[in-house]
Amino acid sequence: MSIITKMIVNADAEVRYPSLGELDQIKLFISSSERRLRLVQALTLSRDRIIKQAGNQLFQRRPSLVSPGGNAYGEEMTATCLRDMDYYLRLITYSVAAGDTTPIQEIGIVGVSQMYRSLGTPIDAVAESVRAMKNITTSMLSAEDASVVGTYFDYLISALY
Ligand SMILES: CCC1=C(C)/C(=C/C2=NC(=C\c3[nH]c(/C=C4\NC(=O)[C@H](C)[C@H]4CC)c(C)c3CCC(=O)O)/C(CCC(=O)O)=C2C)NC1=O
Repeated sequence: MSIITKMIVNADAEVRYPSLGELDQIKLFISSSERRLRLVQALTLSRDRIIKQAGNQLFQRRPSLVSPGGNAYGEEMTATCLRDMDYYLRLITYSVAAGDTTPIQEIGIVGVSQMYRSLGTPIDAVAESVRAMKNITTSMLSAEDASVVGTYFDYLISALY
């Protein structure tokens, strides 16, 4: 839900007009929109490179994942693993656009640790793949941009556990 929709829902539930605090939040959201949209575009343009490099780093650090018996062993499973990384990067771009963590939380977190457990996918390795994507992404950005985007990666990493 966008910040404006959320404000309307909250205010209407209490049958009141928007508060000054809510208007301040919206002002902040609007003043950061140029940066957020620029970052969404940067992540979208670099997604293939980010995922490929982060995948290589993950499999170099944890060769057992792609060895016989590993959860990402075999062409198809490796591709599914990289697809999950692409899913997470996509959810991060949604959150950067929305300026809050709701898309990551609602689409990517609910029920996910149980799902990975039942698939035998090591969740700490999933978190490590997200950390690798974070490092590659933030190294392409200015310090201020990196800190905005980094917030969403950090949220996802801690929510996965
Ligand atoms: C957008 C929200 C969303 C998420 C997050 C999602 C994840 C997701 N990952 C899955 C599988 C999987 N996920 C992985 C991922 C990995 N294995 C590893 O060893 C690595 C640590 C890791 C990559 C970093 C693998 C290998 C499978 C296939 C497992 C199997 O079929 O046994 C599956 C099971 C169904 C399928 O194969 O598609 C789902 C639902 N689906 C969604 O719709």
